[in-house]
Parts: sequence; C-alpha cells; structure tokens
Amino acid sequence: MLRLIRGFEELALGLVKSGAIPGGIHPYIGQEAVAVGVCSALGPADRLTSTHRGHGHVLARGAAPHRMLAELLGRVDGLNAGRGGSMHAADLSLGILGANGIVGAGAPIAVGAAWAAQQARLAQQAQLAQQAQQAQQAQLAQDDRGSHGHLPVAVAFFGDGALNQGVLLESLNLAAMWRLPVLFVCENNGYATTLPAATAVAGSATGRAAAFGIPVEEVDGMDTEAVRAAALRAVRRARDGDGPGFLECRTYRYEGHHTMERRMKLRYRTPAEVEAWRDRDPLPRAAALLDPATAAGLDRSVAEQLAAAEEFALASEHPDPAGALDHLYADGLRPRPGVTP
Ligand SMILES: Cc1ncc(C[n+]2csc(CCOP(=O)(O)OP(=O)(O)O)c2C)c(N)n1
Ligand SMILES: [Mg+2]
Repeated sequence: MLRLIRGFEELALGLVKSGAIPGGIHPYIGQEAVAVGVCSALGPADRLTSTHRGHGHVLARGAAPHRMLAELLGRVDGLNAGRGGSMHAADLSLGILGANGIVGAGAPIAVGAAWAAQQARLAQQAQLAQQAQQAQQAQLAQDDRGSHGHLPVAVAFFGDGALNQGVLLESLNLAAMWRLPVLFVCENNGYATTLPAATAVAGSATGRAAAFGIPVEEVDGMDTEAVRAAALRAVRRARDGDGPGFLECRTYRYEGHHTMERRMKLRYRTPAEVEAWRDRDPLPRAAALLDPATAAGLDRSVAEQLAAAEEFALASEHPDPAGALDHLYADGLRPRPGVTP
C-alpha cells in the first residue's frame, strides 16, 4: 500500500504537469506511513475524514485507484463522478466521509459520525434490554450486549495547520465530554503551507488534546509499524467505550505544499532539511522487512495496477455540462427559482 500511494502520487504529478489533471494537487509523498499505519488498524464499519492532502488516506482505506485517478481527472467514472476532485473525494461505501479543502473541517464531521455510532449503539442496547425483559431473559440480553459492545470508530486526519483552528478545539472538547469513539490523527509535517509549525503553534499538539483529558501519543510518522501500533491502542480504547484518542505523527512531505509551488519558487526549507528527512523515507524502511523477491513482486504488481488505472481514467468521459447540477442537491431540493446554472 505504501508503494501504491507513492506510485499513485508520482503518476498524478505527471498528469498535473501534462495538464490532464485540472488545477493542482497537494501530494502526499513522504507521509504514506501515517495513512497506511492508521488505516491498517481499522475495521470495515469504521469511518474517516480526510484533508486537502488526502489521496493517501483514501487509497489506504481501500478506494479503487482507477476510480480515484478518474476523480482527479474530473471524469464520469471518478469516485464522485468527477465532481469532488482531489480535495473532496469520498466513498461512503468504505466509510470515507470525504476529503476536505477547509483546514480542520474534517474533525467535527468525524465527531458527528462517532456520535451517531454511539447513539445507534445505545438505541440497540435499549431495544435488546426491552426485548429481554419481555421474554424474561435478562442473561441472554447480557450476552448479546457483550457481543455487540464494540463501537465503530471515526478517524479525523488533519495537519499541524489545523491545530489553531477553533473548530478542532471544539471537536476535541465534545469528543472528550461525550466519550466518543474518535481517533484524532495530527500529521505534523512541520509546515502549514510555508509557515513552520515551530513559529505558529504555542505549546504542543499533544498538549492541546491532553488539556481535554484525551490520551495522547507522539509517534514517528515515518515508521508504519509504529503508527499502526499506536493506532491499534487508541482504536481499541475507543471501541471499548473509553472515548477519544489523539496521535501526533511526526512526518514530512517531500514535495511542495502543492503543485504550483515550484513555479512560485518559494524558499522556506533548506535542501539539507529535505535530504535529512529523505533518509527516513518510510518505503525503504518497510521494504527492508520483506525478502527482495517479495518486494520486487509487489513493485511489479503496483506498476501494473497503476498503468491500468491510468488507461481507465484517461479513457473515461468528461461529464456532460448539461448535468452540472446533478448530485449537488439532496432529493427534493432544487436551485432557487430564477437561478440558472
Ligand atoms: C480554514 C482554512 N484556512 C486556510 C486555508 C488555506 N490553506 C490550505 S492548506 C493550508 C495549510 C494547511 O497546513 P496543514 O494543516 O499543516 O496541512 P499540510 O498542508 O501541511 O498537509 C492552508 C492555510 C484553508 N484551506 N482553510
Ligand atoms: Mg502541515
């Protein structure tokens, strides 16, 4: 999966350069261990919200690369029929409640999903208890409750730039107050666009969450296994009803903030800094755990998958402009009278 995300992003960079992908993207290259480590700790009923730098989260959660690529290209076979694009890809069938172009905005959505899961479980338990009472089988109800006791978890990914957004603090508060099954994952890559976290974040990321009584962990975000182990610990607690968790994953993006950056000639980090983080690349680290033949086989199969994805996505149609308002409104809602698209 690490290799798939890296390869997908390299392919997407090429397609931005050639103009096939309209606009730009925020490449996830360098941060793969975070998405893969966290998503490997999740089960099928769990949910996540993603960010403007979200391709890695969507793929690690299991979205089909060919449909994700078609989405970036704005084609009808995209995950969201080409309407969401890079920053708003979603796949509800996989619990991906959406990437989000607004910094910090995924957190309250994940909190809402966790609250819904908690409420659904409470309603289910109440129903079981009532049924058991009617049948005078209290013991049976107890057993049932046990087997249904594990809550689905919602994960909110966000960057260090979200740490100063009020909505994140409100989300942490509510999640802690209501002991919601949420995992907050801060991907601290050291910068919000060009602003170093060191000059923007008073105190610390984990200090913010700890202030709400949320258990926190600082994790090496370049180490997939370390991220996975920390995520498993937090997910287990959340499932058991012990409330939210918070991981700060120290990571780095090797590319610019977005694909316009090179043209803009921004200077805010030194080549030496980038090189030092390249030495900690999560991919060779993970490949070293495999025997060389297995690693080469995986590389080959990823290359084949991505070649097929590119062929599929480029062959997919552009949406018909006449359907520009399709999928935008819930059933029954229409644009205001007199407003023409
Ligand atoms: C509420 C809001 N403010 C500002 C922006 C503009 N903006 C887009 S990305 C970004 C930086 C985000 O940094 P971080 O959260 O650290 O994520 P990273 O880009 O490092 O992955 C900013 C300020 C935005 N999209 N939303
Ligand atoms: Mg950042």
